[in-house]
Amino acid sequence: MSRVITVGAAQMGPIQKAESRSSTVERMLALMAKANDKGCDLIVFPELALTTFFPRWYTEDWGEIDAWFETSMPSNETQPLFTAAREYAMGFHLGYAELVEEDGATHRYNTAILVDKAGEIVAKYRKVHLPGHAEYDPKRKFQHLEKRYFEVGNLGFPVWRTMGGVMGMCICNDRRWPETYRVMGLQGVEMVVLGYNTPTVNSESDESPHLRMFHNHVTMQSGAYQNSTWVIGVAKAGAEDGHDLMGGSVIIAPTGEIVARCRTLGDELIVADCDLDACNFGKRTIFNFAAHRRVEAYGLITERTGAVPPPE
Ligand code: CDV
Repeated sequence: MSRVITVGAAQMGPIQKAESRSSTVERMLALMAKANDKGCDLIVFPELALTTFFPRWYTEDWGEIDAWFETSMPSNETQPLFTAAREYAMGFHLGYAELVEEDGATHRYNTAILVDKAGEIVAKYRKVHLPGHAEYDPKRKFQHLEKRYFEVGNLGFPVWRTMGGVMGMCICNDRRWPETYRVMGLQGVEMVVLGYNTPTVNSESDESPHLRMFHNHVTMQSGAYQNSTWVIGVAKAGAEDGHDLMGGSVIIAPTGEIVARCRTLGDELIVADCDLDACNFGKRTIFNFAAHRRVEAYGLITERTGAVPPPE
């Protein structure tokens, strides 16, 4: 027996600062219609899919910043995505900036949700690994202010039994950390969905675009292979107000192999039939965690954050 989820990775081209939410949602609806034509059960949108990648812009005006955040989900502008999900019986993954009042205080998170085929939110994740810096940094070629505008996600890396399998989420920089996948792997994850906004060049140093694309893929492919899970990585790509973001969105099998890859830097849909039972082989053999992991040797992973080399 096989358990196939037909997945559409919906890469999005650039969203300029001036583009409205409703115009962006129109583009997303066009991708959903295409995905429906191709029989998708699930469509995956990028990180912060509703707006430009605003953490590149420095401001001390929180009113200006809060305009990039959603205070409710669905909102008036995003409701059509939920309506389309119900109409097509197609789940979706959406990244957005979340502004929420919790425990009597205002919180801002870089968030993603999973919506099921009935158009209901069934899972929420808040980004744990926030890259960049909190204050204006004149030495950088451009700013990356996620540490200024977001708090570290407080929901951990849970998984959810939905869409006929065990689903997990992470967001952009999380994909570079083996801990991200392993925590979900230890909960039997079968498909990790994630979005990213990754500049083509490094804001702090010279690094070739080719190398940056290699790192984009090698980390997701390793996470997939080492935990025997599907990984769907979806970019926001192209030039946003002159700032280039890489594309390279991919669907990766539990073997670590890329089975579909975007070719453009625009709105582009790639589709693959993802058999969740393809996860079983790796989970039963080389990455049979119960048989082979040695937790007594892994203590430093959770005891220590930074590297401490031995004394000279
Ligand atoms: N949005 C991100 O998290 N971007 C980072 C960049 C700054 C390196 C990434 O890991 O792709």
